[in-house]
Amino acid sequence: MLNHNRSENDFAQARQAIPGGVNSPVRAFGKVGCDPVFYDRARGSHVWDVDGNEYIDFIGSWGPMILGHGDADVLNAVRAQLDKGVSFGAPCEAEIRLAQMICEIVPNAERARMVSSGTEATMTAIRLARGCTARDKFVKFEGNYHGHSDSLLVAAGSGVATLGIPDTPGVTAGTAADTLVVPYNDLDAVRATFAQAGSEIAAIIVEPIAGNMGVVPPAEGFLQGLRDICDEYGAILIFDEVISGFRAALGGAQELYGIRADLCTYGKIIGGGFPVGCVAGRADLMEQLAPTGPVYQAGTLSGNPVAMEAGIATLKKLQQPGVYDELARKGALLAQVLRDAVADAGIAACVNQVGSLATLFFNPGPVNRWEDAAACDTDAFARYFRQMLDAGFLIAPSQFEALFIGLAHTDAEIERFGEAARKALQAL
Ligand code: KE4
Repeated sequence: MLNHNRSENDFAQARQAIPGGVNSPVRAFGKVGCDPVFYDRARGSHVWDVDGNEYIDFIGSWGPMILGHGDADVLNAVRAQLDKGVSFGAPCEAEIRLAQMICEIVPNAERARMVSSGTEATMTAIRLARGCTARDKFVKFEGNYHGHSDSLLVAAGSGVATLGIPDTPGVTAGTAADTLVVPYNDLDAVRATFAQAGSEIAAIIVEPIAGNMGVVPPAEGFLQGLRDICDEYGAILIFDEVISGFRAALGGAQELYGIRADLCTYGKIIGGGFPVGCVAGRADLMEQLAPTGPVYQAGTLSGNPVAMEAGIATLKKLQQPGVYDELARKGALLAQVLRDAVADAGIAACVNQVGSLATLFFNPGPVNRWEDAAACDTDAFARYFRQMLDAGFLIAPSQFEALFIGLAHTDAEIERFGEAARKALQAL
């Protein structure tokens, strides 16, 4: 067992000052039956905790570290900006450059508005869709997570009606009532919802590659079906690409699957590790945002120059030839070593993988929607997690997350991951 004395002491102190000792719940390791490790430093694909334990990191700050921790070009760009100014609250040229890059790279993005988190991005996209259509309701999918704004923290209602119910105290029934929740990959359910309330529905928001129930790819025809339904009813299609954006392909899931959304949301990678979110899409919609249009949205640190420079440096490197072939190759290798480990251990589990995202589900599979994922043996996952941690591998502390592969992971490290997984699964 690794020594976690300092992490344990840190966690005890943290809980005296921060709710649950963390600034985002999943970090508390509440689902995996052990205390969290506190990070000290990171470089490439490696992290060291405050007790000096070294790990290979398959979380990568939940996606932003696609180049690896401490990428030299990103750090140089940040350093150059630090001496010029860390925050202006005024327009600066770095904002133009990042917005131009996103509009050049992202299919059908004609305008981009920067915010400071994925939550802000999706909240803004929903408000914009409602403002542009003068409709109140929108459709989301079970198992999709879009950040913690009220209207998106809504669970599937019971019965035929897909009316949402609050998924947490503090979200009002009135707010939830405008959120219609249907199963992922279920076009019939979407069609039935629109048949019932289509004239009231402003938008569909979807993770085009689901990452928040574990990795679940869109079924054949699913995304095109959503596009067709939105066209038929005059609703806006929002791709939440906070995870898949600039990861599934340079142009994200839109490029990978050849489907055009009307608005897309981003975060994580476009900030290069700094707090950034973004809404991008059709100019006729985006121009409805203040100050050119009536839909209000704002942010003190939106377009922060340091974050912009980190994002620009990151996207520049991701535009180099062969990057996404390499990420997909590494992702396929990871999926293969995990499938081999599952077969050797003879356990009921399956692996979903799309590009540089993968999830080992403790479920015989297939896992195509939340209902499938929810049937996983999360106790087995927790035991597996603790063994992988002790073997020196950091994976997301929840069954319902992804493994994030980056360019810094070597084939040897992925093979070692598979060997550790084999031992952990055999010892379950
Ligand atoms: P943030 O507000 O956390 O920057 O982004 C919210 C968000 C929006 N959309 C998608 C598809 C997302 O995955 C997220 C946030 N992702 C989680 C991990 N699944 C962040 C980790 C956390 O909550 O600490």
